[in-house]
Amino acid sequence: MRLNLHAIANLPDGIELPGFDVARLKVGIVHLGIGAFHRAHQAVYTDAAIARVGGDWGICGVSLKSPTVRDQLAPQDGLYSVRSVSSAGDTWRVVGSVREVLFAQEHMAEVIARVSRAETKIVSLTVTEKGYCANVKQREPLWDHVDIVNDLLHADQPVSVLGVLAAGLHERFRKRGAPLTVLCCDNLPENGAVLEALVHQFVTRRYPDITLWLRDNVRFPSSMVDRIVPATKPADLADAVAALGVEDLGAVRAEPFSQWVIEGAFAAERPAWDAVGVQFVSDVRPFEKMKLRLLNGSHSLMAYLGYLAGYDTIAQTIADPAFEQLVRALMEEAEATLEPIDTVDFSTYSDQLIARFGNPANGHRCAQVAMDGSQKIPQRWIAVAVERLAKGEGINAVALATAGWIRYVYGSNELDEKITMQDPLAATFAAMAAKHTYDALSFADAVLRIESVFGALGRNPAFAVPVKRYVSQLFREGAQAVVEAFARSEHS
Ligand code: CS2
Repeated sequence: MRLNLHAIANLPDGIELPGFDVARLKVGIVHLGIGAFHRAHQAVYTDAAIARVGGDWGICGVSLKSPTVRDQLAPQDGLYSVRSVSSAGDTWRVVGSVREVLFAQEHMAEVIARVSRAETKIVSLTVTEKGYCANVKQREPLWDHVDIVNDLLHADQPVSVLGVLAAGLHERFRKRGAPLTVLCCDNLPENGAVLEALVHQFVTRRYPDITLWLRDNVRFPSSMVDRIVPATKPADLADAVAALGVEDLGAVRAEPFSQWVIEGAFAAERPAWDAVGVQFVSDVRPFEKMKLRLLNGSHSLMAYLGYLAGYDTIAQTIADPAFEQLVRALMEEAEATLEPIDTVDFSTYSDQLIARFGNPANGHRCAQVAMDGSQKIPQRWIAVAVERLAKGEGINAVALATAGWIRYVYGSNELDEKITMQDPLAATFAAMAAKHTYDALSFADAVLRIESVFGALGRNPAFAVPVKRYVSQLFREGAQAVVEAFARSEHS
């Protein structure tokens, strides 16, 4: 028996259920990229807002790359459970806000139609950093990316996020052209402004007739999203059966903490997210920077160095006192680059992060966070190093983190076993490693010259010299020893 609209009537006590009539809810939001994060974050806030204030804010979730989530949720009437885990115990809730799931490659016409309907007021996105096929810093689409090339040629069968979005916007314009909010929820600084620039450029090339309408009718607020959501494991599905009494193939588990901060105007109505804990602010940038540099920056550091040291999860890594000390050193370097926020004390925030990382029930794997590093580290570490060096400040912890990443993308662990590299630049790293086998320093030099990651910083000796020193130490002594030495030197 699967979780579905019939089954929710008979779930065991203690499981929180949707506080509204799920079957009657209509779709008002299209979400591109319905992975575990969206299901444990925006969909939960939306579910709570509908329960509190009402409104037809059902979500049509779209998967762009794989039919998996559609196959998990469609037989369940869109229902799934979110298990919030901590050492204080678990809580379970069934979320009812997702009303429909489409796999874009099989149902492109429906996806475009959903985006174009006047009843759709919001298109939100969590497609990961690489999903935008863009040079984020320059705010420019990668015009020679195979997906973008395809979408400029075959606009009715788009495969990229920009192509799908643009096709939907074009159709919306051709219908009534009702105003729309496009809400980016990925871990990128100024994510709304970045997406707006990308969409405008793509549309100018592909659908120049809608550029004026786009400018006047479509809004792109920026937002900071936060909740640690590990990928669902088979054991989680077994736990879901035990807790719910029915099978839930869409189950997600997450930490209890959740935060969403949004800046900017919406083009039309939105759910009453403000009634359920979402913060609306006039400037989200300080929040984004804080989160990217303190949380995500620490995460990436632990992902590479923790993995190399033989740890499986983030929680195991932070439990090692030497790693905690290194993470705190990185946070200190990052904190000095942040703009103050009235309502936040950075040292409390950092302590809270250490506790969140350490949540033993979380099971967040280093290998998961390690994915797509070439897309993540520019905004997590490199920006910090650039700003600090410009002020003559030290960058020791960022340098060691960067060295850990370089050692990782060499492609083998410390037992000389191959690492399965998941990164758009995986082939580049492999070619570099083949060319510079067993020559740590020239390998590091080659990686530091990757412009899209380091910009000019890779050629700055104030950065490259300490990074290369750490890279050779990591190859010689291993991550555990280097991190312990770092921690000792911090003490003295
Ligand atoms: C992580 C994030 O995988 C990663 O790169 O750093 O997914 C992180 O868990 C979330 O941003 C937390 O809000």
